[in-house]
Amino acid sequence: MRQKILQLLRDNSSGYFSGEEMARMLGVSRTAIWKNIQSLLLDGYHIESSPRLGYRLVRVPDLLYPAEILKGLKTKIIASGPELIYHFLQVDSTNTSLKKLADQGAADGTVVIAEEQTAGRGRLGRSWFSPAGKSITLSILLRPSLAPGNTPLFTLMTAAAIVRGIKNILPDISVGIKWPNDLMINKRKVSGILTELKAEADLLHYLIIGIGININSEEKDFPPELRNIATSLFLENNKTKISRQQLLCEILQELDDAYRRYFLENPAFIIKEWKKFDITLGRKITVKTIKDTFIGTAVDLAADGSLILEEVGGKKRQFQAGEVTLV
Ligand code: BT5
Repeated sequence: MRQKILQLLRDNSSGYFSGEEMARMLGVSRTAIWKNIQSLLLDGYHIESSPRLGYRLVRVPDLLYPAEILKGLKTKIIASGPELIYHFLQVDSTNTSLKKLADQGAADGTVVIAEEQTAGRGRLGRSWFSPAGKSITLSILLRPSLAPGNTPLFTLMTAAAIVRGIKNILPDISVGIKWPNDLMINKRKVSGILTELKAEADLLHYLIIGIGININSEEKDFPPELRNIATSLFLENNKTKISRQQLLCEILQELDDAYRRYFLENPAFIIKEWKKFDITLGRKITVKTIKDTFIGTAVDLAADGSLILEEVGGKKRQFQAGEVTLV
């Protein structure tokens, strides 16, 4: 009902819509309309009401509500209907919330979006900082019928889709991908991806792809330890605010396109796409793994998305995971 009322108000945003007319069109009482309007007001929608004229939508809140996201989306799997989008003002971690939903049987393409995370997670127990209303923090559930070994490609696919989404809105900003999951602008991190999975030896049950992007954060919003290593699209865009709703739609659309392409084409397209935005290959790097640190030149990616490092002396090593620093 809220959605329908919102749609009527949106279609008629230049003028008032009488409560009586709305009630008649939707086949409910005027009290039901009033109650739904109150709930929209509580959610931050600015709706003017006049006893004689009715209701008028003045402004929608800058929040990532499903109703706002869905109106700009044409996805076929990811977030392709209201039942697949969960929105929270605050959660500990969207990956953790989505894992609970996945274990209860949530469908392929379900997403969890949060305005704020209190315990956002990075890889290997590291944390991800995401202040209220200034970033995009979301997790996407995918259930491809694949063996678990194919999953690293999904992180690369997501990284390329995020860059494409950003480029659609901010074509002049140059975003590079540092293998495997860091999106960088001017040597600072603007976005990270955390891919988690549930699998048996040969069978993937599901994948959860968590995405964090700094959108409208100012320098002072970052904690001191991140100020020299993190950036936001706002800071890189001459301090001009970016619509989180619009960017989220672009990214979901790009990712949905890539996910469907994965099943139609040879997955090699993912590496090709990723290489267009890569800033790692050809560079001298260090790769830190849980056990050791290796130094050399990043020479290529293997078909499964692993990074190939050539050490001084020519010895090649392949890494499925690791922390890369550009030297
Ligand atoms: C990542 O880990 O980059 C993955 C981040 C994924 C976050 C998303 S948000 C939605 C979903 N739900 C979650 O709980 N997580 C995902 P890693 O490569 O380990 O990088 C973590 C490191 O990045 C930290 O140790 C900090 O140094 C740095 N960092 C933390 N917050 C940052 C931020 N907002 N911007 C830039 N760098 C940050």
